[in-house]
Amino acid sequence: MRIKNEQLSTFEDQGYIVMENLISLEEIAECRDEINRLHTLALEFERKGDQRSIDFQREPNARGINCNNGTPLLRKIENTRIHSPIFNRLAKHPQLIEVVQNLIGPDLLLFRSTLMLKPAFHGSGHEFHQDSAYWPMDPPRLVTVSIAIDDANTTNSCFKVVPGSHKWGLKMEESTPVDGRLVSGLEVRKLLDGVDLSGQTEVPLSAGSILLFHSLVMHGSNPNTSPFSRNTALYAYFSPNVHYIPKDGQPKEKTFDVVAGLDNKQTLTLKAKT
Ligand SMILES: O=C(O)CCC(=O)C(=O)O
Repeated sequence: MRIKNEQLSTFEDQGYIVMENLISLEEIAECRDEINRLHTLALEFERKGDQRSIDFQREPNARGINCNNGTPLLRKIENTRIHSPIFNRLAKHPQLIEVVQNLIGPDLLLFRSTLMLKPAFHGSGHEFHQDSAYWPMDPPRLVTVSIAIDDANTTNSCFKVVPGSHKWGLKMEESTPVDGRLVSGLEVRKLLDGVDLSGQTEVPLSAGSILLFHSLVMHGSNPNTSPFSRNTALYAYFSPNVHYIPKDGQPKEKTFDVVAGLDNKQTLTLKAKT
């Protein structure tokens, strides 16, 4: 789906846009079933002590609590492109890809494929942050797509963004994830000392609609204490003119899936710029 010129200018000006009903409700229903299957997989990995369970993060607000069917209550699942054919396919959804290409060009690599889960009653919040503070990519110009799997609104703590904050540059000191995860809420708050978040606004989305945002946009969300879950499929894309700059201790090269262009290659290995 080609985006309109005014949407393009809104993205440039505000750092985010919403596109309504891009993913069909049939596809969303399939995603919901797949999320249930992934919870069962998480339980299986935990029981077997499988290394892959590192990608399945339990909800820290609900220690010791499981879903009704005994599977773990999860906060997020990383690398869904590996764990799930459905979410791997969704990363390459033709209409979604066309929109992202309109924003950052024809050649697209996949930086991240994640499910952010905000379970009913227990979903934890996310302090305001800029994704680029955690990502070893330069220039900090990636686009994240957040696909609403459930209706997201004030009640179940939808995304909040600070419009125009991508123009501020990197406001948070660059942060290294602790054990591959974001640093604690308290530390993030410290990193944001003096940053004016007063322009923040909520971004409600109906299931199947998407939010696209620049990796420098300040964003976050409140905890979900409502009886309604708020699950989101997140994908971050970049163009090959963004370089891989590993932080201390990270590997010197990294392979990314190609999702569009680049002569139909499957993957591309980026070496650290020396
Ligand atoms: O899903 C959310 O509420 C926020 C997710 C987020 O901030 C992130 O993944 O960077």
